[in-house]
Amino acid sequence: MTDVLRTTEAARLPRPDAAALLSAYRTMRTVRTFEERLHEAFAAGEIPGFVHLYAGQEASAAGVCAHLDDARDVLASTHRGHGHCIAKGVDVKAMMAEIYGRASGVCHGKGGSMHIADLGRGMLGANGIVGGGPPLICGAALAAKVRGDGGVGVAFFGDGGSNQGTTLESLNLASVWHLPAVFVAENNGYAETTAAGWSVGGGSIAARAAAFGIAGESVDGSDFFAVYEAAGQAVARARSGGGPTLIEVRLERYYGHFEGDAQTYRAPDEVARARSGRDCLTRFRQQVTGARELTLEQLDSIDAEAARLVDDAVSEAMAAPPPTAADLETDVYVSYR
Ligand SMILES: Cc1ncc(C[n+]2csc(CCOP(=O)(O)OP(=O)(O)O)c2C)c(N)n1
Ligand SMILES: [Mg+2]
Repeated sequence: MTDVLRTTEAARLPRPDAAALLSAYRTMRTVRTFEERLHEAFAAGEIPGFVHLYAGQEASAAGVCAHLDDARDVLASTHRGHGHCIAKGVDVKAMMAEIYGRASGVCHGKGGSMHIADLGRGMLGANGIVGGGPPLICGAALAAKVRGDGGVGVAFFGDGGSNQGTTLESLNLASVWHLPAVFVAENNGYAETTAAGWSVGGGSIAARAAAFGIAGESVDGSDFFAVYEAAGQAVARARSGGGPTLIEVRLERYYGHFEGDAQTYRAPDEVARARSGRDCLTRFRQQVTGARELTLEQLDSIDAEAARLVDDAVSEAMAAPPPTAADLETDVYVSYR
């Protein structure tokens, strides 16, 4: 697939400075380390509930969220949401505790992996409903438009989610309301076991943008800089009243649909080939050291920092108590008074 749908002639973004590059790498490495640890913890029987891992897709969350603010920008995630949450700044230890079902979790241990939300960070929530995020983002983007504060709503969804009626209706609504919204379709090639090559009518998610009269682009999700550029243009367009954008990010998931998936529908060497040839972290390291923007020592020290953070997050989560029966009826209703 080619990047044929760039609809603007906007000037390219400046290259991120060293601090921004370090921050992007820290996000991606933290997500990878977090996910690899969860893979082990789930196999060891430590995690209640379902877990869908984001490993392999890190450049998408990091490249998009690099352009977002805490205060005015909101994000709606998916069932595969850990990467989006970390990239949007949700506390990593509170996330781990949530996934372990502990009272110290970001949702007091009552949401788990698929319902992590942190409104203070503009994270409207991971979401067990495929295609559940785009309608939420129409509401959030409309609110930002009415407030006039330049805020942007971002919805992540998968190739499967791109075929949901809710997503298509949201693209239409965002177009006719000219909303400051960015729709990010993470095309990892599968919806559970169904290949995107079969299920995406027309073959291109990004091409659907043209039908709604909005900007659309398809980018290589193994390249942080490709995502960063497309997302930066989309967020700038949204902030300046230019309306919504649909970005398709082509990427790979390294683990099963859910933890425990035998993945019999994938070629035996499919993931190994993706890991060795198209890994976004490996590629980022090569790009920034090749351009002499960061050193290997700087990158390695972030690897160590992420490992320590995830180690501490797991030991603190395991030591924390679960919610009690008395917590059952708290956090159920919100009072707006
Ligand atoms: C409305 C709805 N239909 C079906 C499901 C079951 N389901 C959970 S994940 C999934 C596949 C989603 O695929 P995709 O959108 O490509 O996301 P990915 O898992 O690849 O990240 C399905 C069908 C659901 N959770 N919600
Ligand atoms: Mg998918």
